[in-house]
Amino acid sequence: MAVKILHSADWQIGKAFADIDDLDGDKAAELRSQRLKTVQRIAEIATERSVDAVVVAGDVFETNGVRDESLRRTLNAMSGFSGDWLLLPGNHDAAEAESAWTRLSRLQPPRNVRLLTRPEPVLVAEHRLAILPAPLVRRHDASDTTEVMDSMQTPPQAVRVGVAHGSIKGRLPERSEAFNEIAEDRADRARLDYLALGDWHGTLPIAPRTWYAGTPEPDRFKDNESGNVLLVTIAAPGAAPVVEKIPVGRFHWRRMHASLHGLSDLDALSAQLAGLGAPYDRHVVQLEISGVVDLATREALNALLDEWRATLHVLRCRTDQLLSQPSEADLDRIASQGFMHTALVRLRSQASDEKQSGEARDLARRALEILYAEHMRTSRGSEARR
Ligand SMILES: [Mn+2]
Repeated sequence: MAVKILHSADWQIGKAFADIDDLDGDKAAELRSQRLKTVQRIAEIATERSVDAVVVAGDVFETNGVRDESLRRTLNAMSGFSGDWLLLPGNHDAAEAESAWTRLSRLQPPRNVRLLTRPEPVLVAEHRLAILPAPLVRRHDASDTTEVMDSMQTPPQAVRVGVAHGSIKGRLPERSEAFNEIAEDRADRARLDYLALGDWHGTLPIAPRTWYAGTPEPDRFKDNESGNVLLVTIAAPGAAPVVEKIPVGRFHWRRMHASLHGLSDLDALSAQLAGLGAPYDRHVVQLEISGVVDLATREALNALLDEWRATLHVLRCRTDQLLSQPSEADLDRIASQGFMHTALVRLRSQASDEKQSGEARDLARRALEILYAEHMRTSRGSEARR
């Protein structure tokens, strides 16, 4: 009978989302609670697909100091699948002398929740499946903790599945740390049918028998294919694993860029945001805007961004590379003559005067934007009253 497992990793329960909390606490709270809802969804899938076990390859918790309530909520979220859950410590929740794991075991979790805190094989599914864990016992380990798998003895009829957390040298982009390295050929060396990895947050095959599941609920602005769990089916010991990617994540995190030089570029920006696709409240977007625009465009941009801020789950904007350059028409719209016009012209020349400090130029630009916005607001108000 084939062995079926769900492979997940990097739940990072308790992650704070501090950057988003600074902008909007409610939105950050939703991101936090979604991580538990996604665990519930994993439990549902495990039941629907009748898997033998769910294997979570490390960083189940954001830190070893995660609150007891979060530990309990995690167990509750897992309760929808009554088969075996095998949870491995990672670098965020290393199996130190006192850890999330020692506290979790004091809470007396149900018997089907197995904590892989020791590098010893665990037999499940009526001994058809042997789990070979390589738990991290400290945040950074200079040695390859998966080496122990090579000499682990398991019954001949059991499928061998290794579980580890760390980086495969030279296979992950943007990775410079020399800690928690895992040999690329560990599955061959340890005669594993499958090696379930965690740490890299995207779904990534390293070799036919070695995969990163990635985090099931995306949690950062990196386009790295997160938001999945892997359903791994192994017909018999030695058979090639069949890996099916199942999307489970709710939120999509995107980093976008727009370059603006006039009103017509706003249409392109609108189209770009609309292209994220409905439902829009599932998107968390970091938008960087650069370019040079007049005040009329700047004001229209602010209105556009306000609209999208209320449409997307989160819209974070960076506009420090966007310069406002007031045009003649902008100034005339506020005041075409008299003292006010003189003041505007002086502010504009200060805004572009290279002899001024950067701070003074920014201040003059900002003052012009505020005057423009205020003028448009009051003139619209008087129109409405007419
Ligand atoms: Mn990690």
